[in-house]
Amino acid sequence: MSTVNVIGLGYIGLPTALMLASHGVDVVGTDYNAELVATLNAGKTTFKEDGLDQLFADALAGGIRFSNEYQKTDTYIISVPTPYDKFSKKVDPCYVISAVHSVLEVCEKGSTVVIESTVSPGTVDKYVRPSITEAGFVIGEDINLVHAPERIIPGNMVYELLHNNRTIGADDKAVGEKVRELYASFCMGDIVVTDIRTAEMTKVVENTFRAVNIAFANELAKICRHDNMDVYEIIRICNMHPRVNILQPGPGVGGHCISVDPWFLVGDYPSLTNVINESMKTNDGMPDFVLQRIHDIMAENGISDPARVGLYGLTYKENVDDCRESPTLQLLESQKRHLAAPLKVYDPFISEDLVENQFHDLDEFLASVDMVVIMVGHNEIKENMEKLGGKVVLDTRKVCKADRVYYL
Ligand code: SAJ
Repeated sequence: MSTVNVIGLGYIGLPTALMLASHGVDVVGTDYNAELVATLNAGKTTFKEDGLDQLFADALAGGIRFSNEYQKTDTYIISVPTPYDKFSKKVDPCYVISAVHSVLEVCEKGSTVVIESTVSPGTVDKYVRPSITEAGFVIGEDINLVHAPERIIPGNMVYELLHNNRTIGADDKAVGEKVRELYASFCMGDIVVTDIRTAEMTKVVENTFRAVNIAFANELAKICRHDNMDVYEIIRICNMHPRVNILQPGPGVGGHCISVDPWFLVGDYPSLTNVINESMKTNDGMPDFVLQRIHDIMAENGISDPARVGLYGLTYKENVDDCRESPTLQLLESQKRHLAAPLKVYDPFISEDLVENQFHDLDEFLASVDMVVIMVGHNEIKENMEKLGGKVVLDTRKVCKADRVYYL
């Protein structure tokens, strides 16, 4: 039986560890965060995701353990965060490198290190390989190196872990095949084995493609707003063409993937990335576009007090509890610079107080405002449309069917 140490038990590492353990692999999950490990050891998951609790139960039955310590195993899967520098737009591989070093301290000769964390193309060559060599290890002899970027979408992670196709990048085809077999213990999709540089690039290109497509939809929304056309109807009809597939406009692009990864290419190839650079700027400008819409709609409806306006949704997208790079947080930052009083905010997925004027009950939130801006289309609001009756509504996600609805 293969033994695997999954390092980093966040949004990607945890479901991956659970999936392997529930499919017959001997897994230890490791994280430096003692509180997180204690929570998992107490039998509780650390975030919400469809199917995660059942998967957790299956993994416990399969013998998964959680620890702060790195373990001696055949394979190490590293899924630690890769922060990026907002100014240089470059990825900071410090956590990946530090995890690799910790692996080197415990592993046996011939172990395989799989990097799942998203890195900018070239990171393995520029930073990871030299750091291993400098530590006195020979790659391919003492340790095998693989890059297997994750591709699952928050909100549908468990399903996508099972069904998505995967990419494995390895120096050595035989090592790649061994890692392919490991993932094939649960993954029903096609698993392509290629080289590391190609695997790094494909991951970032996939997210960049989506970012550019969304930017195109956002630009269409602005054009349509300018001349009072229905962008949703136009996209719907265009998408009936067999070779057109435009995504949906929105209040901005959040999360730690689509709003970040394309910048890696801009950071590394500034003179070659006009389309990507402009697309990212378009997406980043959407919270300000929404703020302008709020001003205009307030004026049109005689609402002068911003405190009577509420933002529904704080997370970066629907039905997840993740607020990283959230358009609502970006809008609030911008709004601080523009309006006198803060807007009200509510999100059913966020129980802690993250921002000023935050509500934790839908009815109380709605009772305190005359205008609601739907920033996130959580199922909760779709199921409570009737509660928006009598309010002025700006729906940036096209989920609403109330009486007086404005769109982007
Ligand atoms: N969004 C729009 N319009 C759309 C679709 C999305 O405005 O039509 C917005 C969302 O509201 C959100 C942002 O874009 O703010 C990103 O959300 P998302 O659902 O497009 O993607 P993520 O960031 O949750 O997950 C992406 C996925 N990548 C692709 O689909 C190519 C996922 O498969 C990756 O594994 C993930 O990034 C990652 O970890 O890299």
